Amino acid sequence: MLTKSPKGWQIPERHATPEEVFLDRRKLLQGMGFLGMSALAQQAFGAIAPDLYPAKRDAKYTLDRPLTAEPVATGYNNFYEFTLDKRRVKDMVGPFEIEPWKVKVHGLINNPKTYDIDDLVRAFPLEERLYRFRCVETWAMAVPWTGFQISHLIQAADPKPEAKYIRMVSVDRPEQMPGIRSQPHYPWPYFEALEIKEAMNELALFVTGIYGKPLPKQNGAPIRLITPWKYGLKSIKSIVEIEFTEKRPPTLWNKVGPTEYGWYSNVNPKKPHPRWSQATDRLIPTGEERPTLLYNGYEEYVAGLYNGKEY
Ligand SMILES: Nc1nc2c(c(=O)[nH]1)N[C@H]1C(S)=C(S)[C@@H](COP(=O)(O)O)O[C@H]1N2
Ligand SMILES: [Mo]
Repeated sequence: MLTKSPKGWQIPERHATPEEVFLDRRKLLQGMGFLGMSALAQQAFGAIAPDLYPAKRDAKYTLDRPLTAEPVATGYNNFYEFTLDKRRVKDMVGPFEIEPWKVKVHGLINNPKTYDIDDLVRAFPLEERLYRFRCVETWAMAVPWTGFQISHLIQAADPKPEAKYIRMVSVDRPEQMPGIRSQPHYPWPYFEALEIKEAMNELALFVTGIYGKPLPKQNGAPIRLITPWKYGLKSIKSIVEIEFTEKRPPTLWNKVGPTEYGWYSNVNPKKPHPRWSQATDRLIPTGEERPTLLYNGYEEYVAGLYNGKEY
């Protein structure tokens, strides 16, 4: 991951090597078959509102590739508050407490509100959707997310006319997230943002579940963003604050590496990262290659948001 000297902005998101084959067939079988729904799985999965899962799948959102196996999507994670080692995140989240949990919704809105997560998961209709997922490092997967459209939350918040953006912030728990202390060069807590018009798009979800169950901690429990037409770094995990603003808020990766990570970070095979091509997806865990699609294949939904220059 550290290509050269570990300057803050250079560290992340390098061109991943084919290490994804780490989850070879044998380990996969051990992981899912023999351990089964054991203590391991119970520890990994959050316990918030289990009665809501599995939510009804919306058949409108179809895939062009097989679904990624659950132990792969929940065992290979970017969550730098814990560690840069994707395979170890799941082993380090044990002490991270996701209950109680509050999400503060505030800023340029008529209905500011601090939600308890137990109320938030029931406030808007949950559904399951199959989406492609593309990390800026080129690895890709296909995941059944459960969540609600951000558009519902925005409507409930009732933005004032001058509001143009939503800013989102992750939880800041150095005592439970060792990566915060071991990587002090990052401006924690993690922060991201969308234009309100992007967040209103039907594809944009706040996700609370995966594979028909509550979201595991390593995937961003209890609530994270998913915007499938953007690189994975936009999909901020473990959100505690949502603020409506007039001015464009900074985003973590754009701030630490403005030449490497655009504010929009829309998936674009024709715009190479300065250190690697973005032309190809590498599916985990097989390493199978597929051409990367503009907006990760979601052009029909989102092209109208852009004039083609946003990155
Ligand atoms: N708070 C927080 N959110 C985050 C990250 C992170 O390090 N911290 N990593 C991002 C990146 S780079 C990716 S690719 C996705 C990975 O999500 P996954 O582990 O569920 O696949 O989370 C994103 N959200
Ligand atoms: Mo990523």
